[in-house]
Amino acid sequence: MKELELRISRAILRNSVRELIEYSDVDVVIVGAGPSGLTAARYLAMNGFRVVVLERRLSFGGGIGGGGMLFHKIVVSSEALPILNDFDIKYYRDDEEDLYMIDSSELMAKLAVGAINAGAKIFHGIHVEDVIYRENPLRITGVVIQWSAVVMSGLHVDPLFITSRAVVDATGHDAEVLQIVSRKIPEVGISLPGESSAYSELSEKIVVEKTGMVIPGLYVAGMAVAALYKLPRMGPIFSSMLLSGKRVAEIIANDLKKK
Ligand code: 48H
Ligand code: FE2
Repeated sequence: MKELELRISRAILRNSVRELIEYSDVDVVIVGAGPSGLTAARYLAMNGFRVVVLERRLSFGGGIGGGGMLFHKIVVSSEALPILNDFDIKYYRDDEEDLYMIDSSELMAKLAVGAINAGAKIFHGIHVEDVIYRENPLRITGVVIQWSAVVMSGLHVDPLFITSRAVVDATGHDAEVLQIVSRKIPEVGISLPGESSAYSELSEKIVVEKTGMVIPGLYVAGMAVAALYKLPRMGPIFSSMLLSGKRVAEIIANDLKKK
């Protein structure tokens, strides 16, 4: 019998590489495991699409964990309650306001569980640093990936690729994928003005309305929508993040089925 150390290493390498190959070509790549990305992942996976979520940190939830100024509660409006029920997330109504309260820890954990149980694959520690594109007609056909640890080290290491039928920018305030596309493929004419100041009620509504396709193959959800269209921010009310994730899933499901 070989040493246990060798058997551990080989088991990890064999199984990880097998899955990385399996997920090197998927229906949908979601960049970012925040509230919008995880919600989109669940609804797409439930519809039978092969979904991979790429998250550069070693955790789930994006901005959820910080709650509102580090207080451990997140609020949503009643519109988001059906999504909370789908994910089996507990909530209760505030004593005074028509707002519903969730523990930030439960929201992070259960959004991830819901996405995974529906069949989405989540890879941590992977940073999306570029996209793949094709011309005539112009279309985004995948992402360029690098280990986050390599990015943080500053080493020059060439990346690998994942191809897909759709890429979702769910990277939050910075809209990182859109920023890359606007800089590197100027002919698509995307400019990123960044979000505007706080106006929660308006923002919660338009972020969801403006969620969708940006250019063929590239979609936007969550706070990145605000960065793209200069929409106001909403603060720690997360209904629009969940609703935007669900909406982008519906739009992609519809677009991919047509082809
Ligand atoms: C891999 C990446 C990359 C990359 C980023 O910030 P998030 O929580 O994003 P949303 O849009 O789902 O939710 C926004 C919400 O958290 C928020 O900040 C709100 C509602 N703010 C309102 C206000 O007024 O401030 O999650 C994005 C995730 C994070 O986990 C990042 O680590 C990850 O994306 N990410 N992953 N490659 N290039 N860039
Ligand atoms: Fe935020």
